[in-house]
Amino acid sequence: MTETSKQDPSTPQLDTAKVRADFPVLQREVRSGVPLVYLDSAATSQKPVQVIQAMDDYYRKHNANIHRGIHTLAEEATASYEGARQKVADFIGGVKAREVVFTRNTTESINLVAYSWGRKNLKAGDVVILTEMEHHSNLVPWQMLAAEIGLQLEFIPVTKEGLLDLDAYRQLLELNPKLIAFMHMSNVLGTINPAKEIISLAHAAGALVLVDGAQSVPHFPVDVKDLDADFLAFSSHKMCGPTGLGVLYAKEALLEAMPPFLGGGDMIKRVQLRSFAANDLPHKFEAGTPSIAEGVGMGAAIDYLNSVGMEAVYAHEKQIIAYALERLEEVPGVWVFGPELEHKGGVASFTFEGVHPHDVAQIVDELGVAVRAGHHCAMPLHEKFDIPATARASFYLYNTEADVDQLIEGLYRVKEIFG
Ligand code: C6P
Repeated sequence: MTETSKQDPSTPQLDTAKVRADFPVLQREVRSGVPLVYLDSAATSQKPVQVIQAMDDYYRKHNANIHRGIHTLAEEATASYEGARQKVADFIGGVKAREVVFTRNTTESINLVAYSWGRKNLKAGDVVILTEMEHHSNLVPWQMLAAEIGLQLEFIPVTKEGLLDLDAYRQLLELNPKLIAFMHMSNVLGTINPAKEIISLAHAAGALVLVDGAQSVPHFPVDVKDLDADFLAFSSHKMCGPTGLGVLYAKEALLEAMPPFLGGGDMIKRVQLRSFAANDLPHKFEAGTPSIAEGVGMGAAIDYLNSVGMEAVYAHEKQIIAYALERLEEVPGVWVFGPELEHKGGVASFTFEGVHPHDVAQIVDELGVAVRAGHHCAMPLHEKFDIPATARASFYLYNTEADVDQLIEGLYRVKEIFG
């Protein structure tokens, strides 16, 4: 045990062995005699048996389309799907279920805001502030809108320590922006941005705020009411739930005033040959048959995370990242990006002097260690640091210090091979 592994008795504890036993994939070997060490949860998390079983049970016993039929199966499926929506609403701080729109993923949630709210409320010359650390999902939709209507996009700079430059942000606010859209936690640097401060400054300047919660909602408690965010986007697949389901939370008054995004079944109240009346919230934004089994799975994922406790998840990840940073520092030639531990969640992106990150990922994979290598859908951020790519280890509730040790062993193997 190292210094960082020592537990503060007041910190909520997580029973890692019990958690790991819930994730079937963690029991597998990548190849004979080589157990999987999964360090790619920022890309997508693994799924506990509780989620897999809930979806299996849904298909075996309750499968039907929702909001349409009055037969028993249709009512059961509708109740499960809408029950999942209520669980999401409770999970992010007790918002109204009608403020929770199901989408396909974070990307679609942000596109929904750009397309619907953006086209209605923004005009040529309006300022939208993003940050230099954004994922492409929170850059490209605004670039597309800017190209269409002539927005002025501005960017909060990232300091060399990997933090947002809040003084520069305060200056940008003098441009009277209409919207600030920023990531709560960086998928590359691991930086946890001071969301509450960013939001209150934006509101004081008369701007609305969209928070990309793809990497925050799965990893620590996020209370959207306390943050006072106007929009919050996140994905089920990064929080122990299935792929194919995302969430857009937005304040009720905003959603009421926004036009529908996609047209079709379920998003209407009445249709005539030449006109339609949109449905009530949140269905107004959910055209066509949704991802029903995935909704059920996400409900089960939230039950699972609640049973572990989000405070415990966060404390555990903090312990693992502290240990990882300490051990990565030992390896000659390894350079970790991002801020100090105090500002960091469970993500460590690094370069290895003289070795391409793809080679790093391939060599550690031989030892069963799954890390991601590339630009992680944050090309401008990599350009800012003047590197084409990084290798990235990202942690979740099921990771252990032994997983970190295996990564470090892999990195020494890289050193052996590349000299
Ligand atoms: N980042 C990663 O490996 P989707 O793909 O829509 O579920 O999530 C997009 C997204 C948006 N914002 C942030 C901060 C993200 O990290 C991601 C997804 C993955 O880093 C896949 S590129």
